[in-house]
Amino acid sequence: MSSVNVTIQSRVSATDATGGTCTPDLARSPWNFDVGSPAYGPGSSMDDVAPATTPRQGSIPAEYREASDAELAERIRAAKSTLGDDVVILGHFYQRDEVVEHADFVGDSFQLANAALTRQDARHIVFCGVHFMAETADILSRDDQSVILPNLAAGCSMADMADTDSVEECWEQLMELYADEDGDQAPVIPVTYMNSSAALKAFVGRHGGIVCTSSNATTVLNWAFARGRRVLFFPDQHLGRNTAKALGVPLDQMPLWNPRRALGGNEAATLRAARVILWHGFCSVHKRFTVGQIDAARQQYPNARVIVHPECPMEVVDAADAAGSTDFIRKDVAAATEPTVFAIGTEINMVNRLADEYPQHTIFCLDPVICPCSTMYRIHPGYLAWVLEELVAGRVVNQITVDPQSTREAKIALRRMLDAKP
Ligand code: CIZ
Repeated sequence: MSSVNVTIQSRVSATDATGGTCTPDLARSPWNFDVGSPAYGPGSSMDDVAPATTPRQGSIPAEYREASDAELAERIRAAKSTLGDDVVILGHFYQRDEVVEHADFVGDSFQLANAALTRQDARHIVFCGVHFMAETADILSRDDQSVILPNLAAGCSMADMADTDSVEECWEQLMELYADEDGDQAPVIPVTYMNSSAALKAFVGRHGGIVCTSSNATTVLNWAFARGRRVLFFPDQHLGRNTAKALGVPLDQMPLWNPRRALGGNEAATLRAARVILWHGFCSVHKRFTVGQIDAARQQYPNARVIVHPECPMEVVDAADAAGSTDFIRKDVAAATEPTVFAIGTEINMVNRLADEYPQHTIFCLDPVICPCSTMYRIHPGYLAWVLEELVAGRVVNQITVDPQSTREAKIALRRMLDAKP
């Protein structure tokens, strides 16, 4: 049984050779963290500061907190069967197995939002992922469909690193700086990663920009370079840097924008010469991977194939055999015809699931310390059982709704992404 939850329960009290877990708090259920000031909770984002506006999850009834795993699984199955075609459950690759087992579709954020579109008969879309994913599903779904996030505290610390006010402020400074430039090209095109709020997707829609995923970032950057002198890329500096570097953009033309400092902490001349301005954001899961871990994996398994996610730091991507989105990683493993050793740099739930699905290969996570995505971890079967049983009772709880204007503008940016050709 590879479930991270089960693995954590067994490792948390033991110091073992694999490195144990990053915090003993992972042994506690997520509802222990639903009370008090907003925080991401145990896991990779635990040291990130959650904004005061971070949605909070109120306490769920004791019957869900106290039920056994088997009872919760049975209640979820029963509620799902009662709801029938009225509900579709989406499970992100990074979710724990105990949640994924109930999903109608498993995939990355954009695949899941699109999968929901194939279920026009479903009145309710239960998104077992994080906040920005539920927002994207709401943007793409019909007005009469409700999108439900089982735990409202399941946000994304990387998405929160680019708040709308700071991005608007950055944009104003850049527009002022580039006001004297002339020519046909726009001075700067904003590009937001899918892992961002609906408000930022709307922002890029309004300002001639586009959304990207980790699968199509190269196509999207080329689209932006065809229209503008430079790109403002947010929130993930690593995806921006790794993608632009692969396209031949020199590192000294990729300044970092620190929203707490004037001109992002840069000289005006640096910003004038810039090709890609990188927002100071990162994923706390992927930031954990290091070149030292890759060296250790290769020492143990000289033929190991090392694949990492492009949200990893540049040195890690450079040292790996390949880098790509969750879907890329999954397909790379599926394509191996001979028994292969895969050392993978992405979230532990997904790596463990691949290891289970492909027992002919040796598959392990580069990071020996178990440290799942804090916010994916907030979705527990207890919350899933609760939202489904509420639906059975005719009540929609934890609905995620994007306002109509943001929906319209964000759709423009998403449409540009879908129309962009490699
Ligand atoms: O878009 C997603 O779901 C994430 C988090 C990354 C990826 O590569 O799929």
